[in-house]
Amino acid sequence: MNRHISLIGAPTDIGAGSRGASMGPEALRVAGIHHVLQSHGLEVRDTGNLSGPNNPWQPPVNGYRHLPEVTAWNRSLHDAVYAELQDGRMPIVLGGDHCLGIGSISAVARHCRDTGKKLRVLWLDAHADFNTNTLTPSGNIHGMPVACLCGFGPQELIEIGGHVPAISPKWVRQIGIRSVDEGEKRFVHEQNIEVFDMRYIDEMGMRSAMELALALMDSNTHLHVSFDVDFLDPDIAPGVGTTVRGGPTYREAQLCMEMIADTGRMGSLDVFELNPALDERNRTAEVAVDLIESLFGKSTLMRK
Ligand code: HAR
Ligand code: MN
Ligand code: MN
Ligand code: MN
Repeated sequence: MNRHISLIGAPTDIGAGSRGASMGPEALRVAGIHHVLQSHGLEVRDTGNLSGPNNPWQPPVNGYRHLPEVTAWNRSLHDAVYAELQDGRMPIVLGGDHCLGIGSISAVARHCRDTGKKLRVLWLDAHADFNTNTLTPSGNIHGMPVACLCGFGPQELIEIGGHVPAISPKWVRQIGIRSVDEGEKRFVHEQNIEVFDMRYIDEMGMRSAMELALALMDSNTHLHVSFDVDFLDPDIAPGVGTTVRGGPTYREAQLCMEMIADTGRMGSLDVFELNPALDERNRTAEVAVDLIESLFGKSTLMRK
């Protein structure tokens, strides 16, 4: 695994339905992300925060809320992530709401095209984020990034990485899903996205879900992890804008992260949707940092 890490702050809530994810990057820093990664022998560079337009808090236009501003933030994030990858470093994006997955993953996909790597995208989320402007109940673009990456979205968002579509639905594995809108559900099936929803995890366990989600990768696969903090059960992670009960417990989430670490293939990471305005004494940021530590191989004495 790449031991050279670049933290990239993307402080915006431009695609969300509630304000506050813009404070996510600083909350993750306060929870000690830099130091925790360093303590595992990683070389960490904090590149600071990107800047972009303020949140004008306007209603949707043509099914999209804040499309010009969402586009500006994602272009800037794409450029930052792509630059770090070109520099041979592993980007960790500190969000910010999940609309930023468009810029982050389109940059990773571009890097994989450049270097002849296969891409696997693990989408850890309560939501499928596969809405379009006609399917969305809200117009909030944080409900649309997977669809945009697969080529279903407005031109300015689908073309950010220079290739449309940025990714194929076949490269995506979704874990922890438990809130999907009606039209969105049909579209997820139509596009054959591989989903390990909470029903699957209840019946088969996190271990089985992760074994399948991580299967068929080889030494030429770049694994991107897009971690929406609302993936976690609200009992352990109340600081998000869209809590959905019935998510993974602390132990299930740890196992998920440890199994990702065991592959040694993670090449980039997003941490999105943390909302400090809704948190309690930064505890959701702390649990997120704890889980990120496990992604980099924090392990019990049982192993190694
Ligand atoms: N599906 C709903 C919508 O599109 C809610 C989406 C909420 N999305 C996130 N990111 N919080 O996963 O409006
Ligand atoms: Mn999401
Ligand atoms: Mn979500
Ligand atoms: Mn790479």
